[in-house]
Amino acid sequence: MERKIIHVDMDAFFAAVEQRDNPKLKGKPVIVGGRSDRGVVATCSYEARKYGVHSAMPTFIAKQKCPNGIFLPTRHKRYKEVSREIFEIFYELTDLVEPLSIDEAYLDVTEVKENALDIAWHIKREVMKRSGLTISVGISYNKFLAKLASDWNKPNGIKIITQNMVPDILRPLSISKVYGIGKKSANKLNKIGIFTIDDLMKLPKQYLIDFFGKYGIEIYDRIRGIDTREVKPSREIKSIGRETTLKEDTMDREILKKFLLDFSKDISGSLNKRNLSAKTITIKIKTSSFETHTKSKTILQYTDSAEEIFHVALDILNQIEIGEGIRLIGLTTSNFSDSELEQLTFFNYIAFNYMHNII
Ligand code: TTP
Ligand code: MG
Repeated sequence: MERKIIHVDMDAFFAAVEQRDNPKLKGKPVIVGGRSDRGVVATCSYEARKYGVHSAMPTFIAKQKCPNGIFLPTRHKRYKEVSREIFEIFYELTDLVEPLSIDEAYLDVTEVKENALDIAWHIKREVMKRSGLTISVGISYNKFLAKLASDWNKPNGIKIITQNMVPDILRPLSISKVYGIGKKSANKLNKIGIFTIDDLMKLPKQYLIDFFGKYGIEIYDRIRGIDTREVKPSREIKSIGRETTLKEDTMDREILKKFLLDFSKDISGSLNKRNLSAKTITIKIKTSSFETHTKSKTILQYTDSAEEIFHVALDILNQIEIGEGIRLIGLTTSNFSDSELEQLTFFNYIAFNYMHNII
């Protein structure tokens, strides 16, 4: 199945936070970083970029380029705080969030029901609502293209790159847009007449391998829209669940059962995909009067089977008294074991016994 990958990157992050915290700075060339003459620019607002100022530029040069710039020291604690607020929005959508830096992340939203563009707009709206800042969002079917897309209309950009656009959309781009091609390699390639991805596509695979070493294959694939790298969540997944608000409140257990069955199948798929099994199963209901109740059961053996999850969920449902209409029902699994780890332990066990001639 085609993946839905999103890359998000805040615009002029440190400078944007400064402008938001002090509205007098809005629309002005704000330059954040070391202010001594030996300091360097961390980042600057897009107004300052017009003067040629950029990240990592020595501050004294930035002062020459933009004499009326407003130079501010960094406030890391504050940026971290805002970053957390923003990442919370991503985690509300999916656990598959791979942070790349304080203001940048990949999200794998393949399993999120809404289409990727709607999710991207949702992210932009929520980031603006909660932090007053703009974010650029790129959507595609792999990491390389999603990152390229988030950079497409920066600042405040949104861009989708679909499979049928590739490779034509890539051809005119500069080779410096290709992840893995640094300034030095780009210069060398320029010298032999390679400036665009289109030029690069004319080089045979072996040539790229000779030129870049083992990354040559990756570069060869990337510019053809191939990138199988997965989004690697850095936060441990604590639970996997599904819930839904019903179209109409109901007291009919058969309807609730049907939802639990669907949820069980979905959850089992997610557990399988991530090589997880769960021991605790929880049902959540919200009643017509907006009261929320949860009830859990912990089983003896870890499971990732839809039937078993459904079976336990039914057991829990049967113990819940339904005195008024239900408006929301949810099913969550938690208390995970890593099946991969278990397999490894099992393998080690066999290896151990084998070495000792026990089996
Ligand atoms: P970036 O996302 O690279 O830059 P940005 O958010 O300021 O601007 P944009 O994404 O719109 O191009 O980096 C995020 C923050 O990391 C940036 O606001 C400041 C900090 N940073 C440094 O301190 N030094 C650097 O050299 C870079 C590149 C970033
Ligand atoms: Mg950024």
